[in-house]
Amino acid sequence: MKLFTKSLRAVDLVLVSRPLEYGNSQKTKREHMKNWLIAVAVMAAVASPLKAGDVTGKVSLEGDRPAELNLPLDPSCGAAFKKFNPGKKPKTRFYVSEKGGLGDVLVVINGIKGGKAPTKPHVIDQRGCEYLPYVSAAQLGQVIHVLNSDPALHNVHTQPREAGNAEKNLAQLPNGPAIKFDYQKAERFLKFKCDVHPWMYAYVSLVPHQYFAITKADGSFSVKDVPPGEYEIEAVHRKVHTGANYKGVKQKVKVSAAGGKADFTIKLQ
Ligand SMILES: [Cu+2]
Repeated sequence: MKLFTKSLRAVDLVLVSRPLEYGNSQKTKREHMKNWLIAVAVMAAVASPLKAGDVTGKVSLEGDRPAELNLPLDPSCGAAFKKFNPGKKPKTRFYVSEKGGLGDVLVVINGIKGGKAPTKPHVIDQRGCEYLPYVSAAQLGQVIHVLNSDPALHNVHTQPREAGNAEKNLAQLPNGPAIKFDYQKAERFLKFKCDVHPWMYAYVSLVPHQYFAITKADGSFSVKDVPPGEYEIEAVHRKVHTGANYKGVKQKVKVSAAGGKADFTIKLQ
């Protein structure tokens, strides 16, 4: 948990305007004690930090669970998929849990600034001819590394919509070195695809601060370490909110040191 400490200026002012006095008279002693208590109280207030809290909740889908489609993998991809996912069938992923929880939703706090991007790269792997994670988010400025753990040749073809984010298309040998992407503009669901395997997609949202999360398969999320305050929070699903710039469902959330709570219901359009 991060701590946000108040400026020390308040204490400086009190200490300067009420200097400690030393003397023997009762009045001077009382004054001395009063000043001392004020100084201690103010220092205690300053020392107790404004604690950030985690905003948690669940995103649910209203309506029927959409059917998943089988992915037509070629033999080499089929073998790679089996190796990484024994017993599973390659399918499209909408990620609706049995209880209606909706995975792969971008949950983001709006109108907030925050921090330097992590120096650790945001990593996407190609395993069994799938991009994993399929949907993810990174802080703007964080470098994206795309790996290839497959015995197959892939190409990584990005298709940004935001002006200033350049399209790139690079071949990647089996187990070849990471391909690095460094995008400069915030963009929701920036698409990565493989032209060799037309079912392979990944979507990375580039968020201009660190207060975001992607829902897990059960729809739950946790946006970590949000400074106390009242904010707009938005939940965006790539396949539901397909309008201009992926505008999602919004609500207000109050955040204290104990965190905040925001549940969403997303309707299929
Ligand atoms: Cu591929």
